Amino acid sequence: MLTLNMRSADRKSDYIYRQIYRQLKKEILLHHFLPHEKLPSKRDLAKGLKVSVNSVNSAYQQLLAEGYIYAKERSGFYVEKLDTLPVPFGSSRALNPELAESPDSRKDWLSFSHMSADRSCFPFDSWLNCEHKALRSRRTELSDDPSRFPQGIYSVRRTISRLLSVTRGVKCFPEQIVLGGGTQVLVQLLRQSFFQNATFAMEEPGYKRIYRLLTMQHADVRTIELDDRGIKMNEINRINPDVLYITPSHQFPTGIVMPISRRIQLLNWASRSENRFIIEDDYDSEFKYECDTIPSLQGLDAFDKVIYIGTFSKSLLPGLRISYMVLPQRLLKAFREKSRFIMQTCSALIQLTLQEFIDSGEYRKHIKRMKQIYSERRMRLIEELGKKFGDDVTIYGANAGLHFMSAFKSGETVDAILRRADEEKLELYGLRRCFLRSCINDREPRFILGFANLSKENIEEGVNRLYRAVYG
Ligand code: 76U
Repeated sequence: MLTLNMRSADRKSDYIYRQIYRQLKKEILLHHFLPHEKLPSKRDLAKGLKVSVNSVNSAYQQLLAEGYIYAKERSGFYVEKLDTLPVPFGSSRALNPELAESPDSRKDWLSFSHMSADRSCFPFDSWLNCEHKALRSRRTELSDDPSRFPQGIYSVRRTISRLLSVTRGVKCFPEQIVLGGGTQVLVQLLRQSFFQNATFAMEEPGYKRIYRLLTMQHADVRTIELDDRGIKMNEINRINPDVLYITPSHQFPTGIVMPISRRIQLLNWASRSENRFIIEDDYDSEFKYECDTIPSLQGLDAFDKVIYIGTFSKSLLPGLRISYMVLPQRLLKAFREKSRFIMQTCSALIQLTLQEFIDSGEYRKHIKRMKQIYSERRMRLIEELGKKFGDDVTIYGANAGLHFMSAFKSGETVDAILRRADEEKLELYGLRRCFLRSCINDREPRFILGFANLSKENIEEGVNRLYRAVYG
């Protein structure tokens, strides 16, 4: 007679049928039953275990559903023939220590990261109000199957198209907008929809996450160096790519703002062949200092050749994961056909909250306030760097965005400086992370200095730590 080891603690904490099911499953997996052995009848087992027939029945039904046993009509339940698992059943699985993630605790650290926006100034209460409003009044869209709006919710795209027209001079209809959970997602969509066999060209140094994304999929990606106006025109003509990926408003990472002369050259270049396109990554254009914002390249494009990509990662928060692209009308039909099976990657709740945030005027208010805050921090950081480093620091690309480039006169290597920055509890990134090709020489100590995470009060201390890192 089968005896099951039912501990009294378990009896209280779990359903009786689950305990019977678990015990039987274990016995079967340990091959304590022969293949095709008959199990005791429900009545007998219930009697033996002093439990109800119902409990045994439920356990048998679960084992049946999972395929451990099979039923023969008017005969009973039998054990299925199972192969032996290579690892003994029940052996515990420990996490390989190399794979362990440690909760990120960077207490007392100061950060020059260029990868985030300031969270201490984010209007969380207004955002929450907008989310409440979306939850109350947009229940249809929230419960809709997202395959109904693969490009994103229409009204959200209408709001974004109006915003882009006012703030960036982007000319588009909501129909041309495609939302997505990040810039990489959108570039991936472009690649698979239109550019499977295209030759890409990117700025060197540039946005490596896109370079890696494309090269990982064996795309042909060339790199083109910069002159003082941005990506070099003669190299574009020499390489003759199909798709140019550029950041004209504030070149990433060097900060060059592309002048109108180069913009016109690029648009003319694109117009000369049917297959040429420009991807304009306008990632941090909301923030421009000492003059007004510079309108997008897309707004100048009379040839329908620019694919405009933008993000709310800098203007709101990167964790929201909401980015968008504006497709030229000439690509829209093909995009819809090719991406019919795609599901929207941006959560409907985030989309609707964002719409409410923009429509209610909160977004405009937030940007206005952040412009002021970032502008003050940027000034303060430039001043502190000047005070501390004097002529030994050169700053460039500081006219826009939330970071600028810095180069230091120092006999130290980049590796040594980064190591000491770590010891100083200073988050610091070298220009090297933006070298698309690994062969580029990185001996001069150049760093990206982001100021979105450094409060005004911490700037002096941040620069002191940087000084100790640079000179030891
Ligand atoms: C984004 C560039 C050039 C887009 C960027 C960033 O996915 O919409 C940079 C690094 O949030 P997403 O991407 C926005 N285009 O620099 C933002 N910066 C990157 C993400 F933090 C990091 O890896 O150095």
